[in-house]
Amino acid sequence: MTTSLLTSSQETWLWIGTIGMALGALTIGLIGRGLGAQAHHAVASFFVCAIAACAYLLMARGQGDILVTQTDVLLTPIGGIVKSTDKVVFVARYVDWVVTTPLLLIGLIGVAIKQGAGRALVSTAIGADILMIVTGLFGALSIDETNKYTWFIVSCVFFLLVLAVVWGPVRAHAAAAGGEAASLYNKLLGILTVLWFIYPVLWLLGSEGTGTISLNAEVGVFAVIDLLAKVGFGLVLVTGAKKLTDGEAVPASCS
Ligand code: RET
Repeated sequence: MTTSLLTSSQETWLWIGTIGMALGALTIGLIGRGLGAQAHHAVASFFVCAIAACAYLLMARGQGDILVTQTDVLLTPIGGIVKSTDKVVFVARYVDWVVTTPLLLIGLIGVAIKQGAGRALVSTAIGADILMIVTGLFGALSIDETNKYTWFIVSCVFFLLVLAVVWGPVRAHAAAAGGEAASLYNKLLGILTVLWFIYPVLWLLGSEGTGTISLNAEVGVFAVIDLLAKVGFGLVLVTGAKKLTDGEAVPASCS
């Protein structure tokens, strides 16, 4: 027999996430059929939403969260006192993010850079992004405050590196490309920056950090932000990509 750790409010939000992500994947897939040479944007955005739909389904079914327990034995003159602290961690979120955030960055950076030396920036952004999510998970799994905030700070450093890459050299590539590519890139960059900043704030306020807001509120806000960051971002990308001219050189061996 399994016992769910979820409240009914959390379950409702997780189902909203599941259905929203699945509908988002379908819509993006349909729009992507008319994208021609830009179809790779729709493929990446489709899988971002499909992966998230699976992660939300896992969480809605009560399989995506674990209970982390820390047991301390305090020695006192009258004997040992056992103190146990526990918290729920939605591990499925981090599994989702570690795969989908690189895909989102590929989508964003792919608007600015098609080929050449600039592609090293894709690897830099993705490497930093993966470390941001993995170290964020280490923090979420930590109960000890020093460990928790050390990992939080490490994760924020990698977050700032991701932002430095997309606001600095990649933005310069987009500006050099000019036209539709530059304006689409700046629009997506603005959306991504505003939405991505909400994640560490929510983490700090939620159960992973200070516990200032309830777990019900945290699950609800994460569902809404996740939908905007994946379905919303994906829709802006695929509708914008329709207007992009194809600047990609097709190698002679493939043509
Ligand atoms: C964590 C841990 C605390 C520090 C930082 C974090 C950043 C997370 C981000 C997540 C973005 C997720 C997206 C998901 C879906 O589309 C891991 C919360 C900096 C930026 C965009």
